[in-house]
Amino acid sequence: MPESSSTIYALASGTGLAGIAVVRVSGPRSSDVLITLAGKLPVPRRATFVVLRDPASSEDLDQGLVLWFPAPGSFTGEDVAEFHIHGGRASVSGLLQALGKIEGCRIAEPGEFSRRAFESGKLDLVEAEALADLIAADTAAQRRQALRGLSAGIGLVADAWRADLIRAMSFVEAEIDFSDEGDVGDGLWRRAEPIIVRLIDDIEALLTKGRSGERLREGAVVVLSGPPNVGKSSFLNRVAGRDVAIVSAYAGTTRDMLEVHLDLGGYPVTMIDTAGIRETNDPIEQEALARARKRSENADLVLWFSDAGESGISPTSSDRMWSVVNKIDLSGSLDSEDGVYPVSAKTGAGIDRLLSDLGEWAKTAFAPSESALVTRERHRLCLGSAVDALRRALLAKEPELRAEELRLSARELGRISGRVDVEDVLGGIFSEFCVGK
Ligand SMILES: Nc1nc2c(ncn2[C@@H]2O[C@H](COP(=O)(O)OP(=O)(O)OP(=O)(O)O)[C@@H](O)[C@H]2O)c(=O)[nH]1
Ligand SMILES: [Mg+2]
Repeated sequence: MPESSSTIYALASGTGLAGIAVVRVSGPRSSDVLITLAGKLPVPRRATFVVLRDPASSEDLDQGLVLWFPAPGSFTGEDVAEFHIHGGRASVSGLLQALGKIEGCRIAEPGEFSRRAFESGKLDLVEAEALADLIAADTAAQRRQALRGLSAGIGLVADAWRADLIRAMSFVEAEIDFSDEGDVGDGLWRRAEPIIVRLIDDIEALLTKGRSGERLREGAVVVLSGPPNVGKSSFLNRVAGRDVAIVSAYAGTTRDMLEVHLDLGGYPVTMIDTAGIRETNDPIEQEALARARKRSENADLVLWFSDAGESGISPTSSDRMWSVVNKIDLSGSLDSEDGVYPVSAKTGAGIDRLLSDLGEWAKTAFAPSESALVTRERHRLCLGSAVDALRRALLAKEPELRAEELRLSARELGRISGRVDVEDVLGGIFSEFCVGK
């Protein structure tokens, strides 16, 4: 665990040339940092124009705006200073080097600002996860989901359930105390039981909504599959609008799987090109085929390609497999035969219709995610363990056993927002962040 008495700093805006770069400092030495570099402590929360000077050489580093957020009114809950300087590489590295020379300051680890915000109670764990998701969001639907996590996510719901559970626990604990007086004890369990039954129903209702929340984070997976040389890689290049995959007249060109990330109407779709399927003795091609097969099995949708010029019947589309007939430019038009998509990767014919149907498909696939609260496997596991313990509590005969199961369940619910006992998951969550967040 990083010691929190140190003062950390990092570039909070992206790397690379930019008009403005933001460098953030958090920790007890933040005010000294401002005084050392800017010559004064500005009025809290008011952008102030200053000239920044390197304390070692007294040389001007840059001019820009500084902001001062005294604790606890800051993102991390600690004293925070922000420097908005010019975004050139030399300006940024000059400031970072000057900060490194100030005693008690060190460069931040990935996610350390957010971790400090969590430790000072500014963010719960679900909010921290949502923040990481928001920074990583590529599409509008991902952004909406992350913003939901930041305001009324699963953390709040789980905390409310935990409060109900603690009420039920108090009845069970009292039952233990009154165990000598049979009637009173029974009455207490009768008050606890309905609370537990309702909690089981509520948690299960959430869990059965499926994995659409998690899928939205990761994107739906569409795999391009079919025999060699039918134009799968050509199709991928056409959809990506650039030459991602190697295309050639030789069958068996594609070996490594290549993917492109598409934004279809706001929904994230990963499209993967795979090796053409055929009998082969080439060990490398065999490995490529094994990987392709595995990817198809786990795909949300497979686009099965065939060649319009080849004889043989193209399969009819089904729920998880759509049949695409490519190279219609060679064989005259193949009018929208039922259940297949006639396209030409060469001319682009038919591709708009296919993409628009894919967009509709993504919209339907992700529709439940609009209300999904479970956005990570971690949430699902905690809720699953919590509900299991509740079920065991209902079956238990002894009040002591019931109490123990309820405690377990409350602990699992508390782990979601990070109220209890989460040291083991913290490293994993915050290491996902980039430095400076
Ligand atoms: N006329 C025509 N040729 C195409 C079309 N799409 C692909 N081709 C050609 O077909 C050949 C094979 O294309 P690829 O995209 O490499 O086929 P593939 O399915 O990825 O093949 P493998 O990677 O070997 O499985 C190349 O010569 C392409 O130029 C099309 O729509 N029309
Ligand atoms: Mg290919």
